[in-house]
Amino acid sequence: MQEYELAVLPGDGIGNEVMPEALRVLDVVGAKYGVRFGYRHFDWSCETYKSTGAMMPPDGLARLRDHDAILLGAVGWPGVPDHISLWGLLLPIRREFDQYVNLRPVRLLPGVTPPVRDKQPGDIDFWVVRENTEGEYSQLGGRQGEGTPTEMVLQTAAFTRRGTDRIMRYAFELARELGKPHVTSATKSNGIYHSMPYWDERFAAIAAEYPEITVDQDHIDILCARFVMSPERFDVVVASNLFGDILSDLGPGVTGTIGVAPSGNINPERTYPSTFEPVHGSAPDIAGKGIANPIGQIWSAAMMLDHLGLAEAGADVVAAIERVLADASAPRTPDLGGKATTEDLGRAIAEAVRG
Ligand code: GGG
Repeated sequence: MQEYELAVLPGDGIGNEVMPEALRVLDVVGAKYGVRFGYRHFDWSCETYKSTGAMMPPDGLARLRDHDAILLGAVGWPGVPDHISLWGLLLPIRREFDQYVNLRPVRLLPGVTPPVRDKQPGDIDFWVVRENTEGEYSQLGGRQGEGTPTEMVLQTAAFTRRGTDRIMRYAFELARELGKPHVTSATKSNGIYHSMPYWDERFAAIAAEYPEITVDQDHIDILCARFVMSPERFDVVVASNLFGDILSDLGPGVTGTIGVAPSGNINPERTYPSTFEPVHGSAPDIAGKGIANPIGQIWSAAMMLDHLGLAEAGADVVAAIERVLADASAPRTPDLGGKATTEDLGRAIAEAVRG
């Protein structure tokens, strides 16, 4: 029997409510496909920060290293500044394990009503490939003259040739693998003087290696408008760390709910574990109510299965999600217009996988 050792970090808020549903589904997958998932639980969160002054112990990254994959819920909670929680847990994991691809599918699922109502499943089906280890997410910079009229803050974005080329190459390879003919680059080279012209330059150089794939370079402002007005035009969108983060919330927003959106923080070389987490955060407004949509976490687990080489099982889970959503009598959480609990929807998907 194949065995996989998974590090499970529910994190904060609704992360603790959606994670058990993903594990419920994985248990069914394990029984159905004859694989065993071992779960090692880590309760690192903003609570850890409040009691110890750190989001994880000093040897935290070393303790995660030997796992086949990491499943993460959500990070962030009121009372702990967001840059402290993110830079204390999620971002060190992405960097330590060179998870330089943040892969975020954007798909209109059956039975979900999008805000732009004339869209049907199939109209919105593309991938955001977000650079995940550099760019605008940086600790480079500083403050001077604090509290004085000349107070100044500098924040430097860093784009390396290695980092830029490898994310673009990944986007083109993904388009090729999926048989998708088009790659769009998110830029802002009219306003950002150094990094974005460089981004455009590298995009053109890598695109030349893939002559069969057509390309667009859209400034981030019009790209956001096109996500809303004509999402069917996109196949694969490659973006810097910050632009990719924004686009991969906007995309699911256009598909009706961010609650279903999954992501993989991927180390394509498989030298290190990859991390799979829903796009949504800890949602303090609904945390503790048991009504969070677990699909983002379950779909993230499906992406993990695919990454681990269990593609059939991953596709099985996504198909189960789609069947449950298409069934008008199945449980639906409030973000989907229903009154069901997180557990109701998780159980329905687990049963659909069991078949
Ligand atoms: N489950 C994802 C999560 O908790 N995200 C918190 C967040 O703000 N992430 C920002 C990012 O992905 O860069």
